[in-house]
Amino acid sequence: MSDSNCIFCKIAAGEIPSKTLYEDDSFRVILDISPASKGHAIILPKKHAANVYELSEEDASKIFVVAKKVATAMQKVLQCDGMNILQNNGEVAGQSVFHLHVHLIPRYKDDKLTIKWTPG
Ligand code: DGP
Repeated sequence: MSDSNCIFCKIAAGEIPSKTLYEDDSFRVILDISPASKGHAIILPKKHAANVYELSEEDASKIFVVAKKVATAMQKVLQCDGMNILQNNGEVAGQSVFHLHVHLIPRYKDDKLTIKWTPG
């Protein structure tokens, strides 16, 4: 269920304090500690899965619903001009914390942010 060595398990469970934007029985959405842009948030499943291959079908079916709900609220509050919704699997793909998470990265006109994993 949860991995005692996993920091995102502890944050998702509320054992380590975080700036929480949203929480339900299955997920916690927090502000990223190293934001790529103002309001950068990450969605953490409460049930540990290292990556998308390990994610339960139940969490997989719910996580984009959470992404839509929180991204919509963020857009209203932040008045951002766009939003990248991203998820990395494996070090080679840019994953640095091995508890699956979905990034919600608000984008602003002229933010000059380079999303390195954008195709092309
Ligand atoms: P990724 O590279 O896709 O694995 O993204 C990991 C993200 O997690 C990265 O943007 C920084 C963020 N992060 C790492 N440790 C912590 C933490 O302890 N708290 C919070 N809020 N974010 C963290």
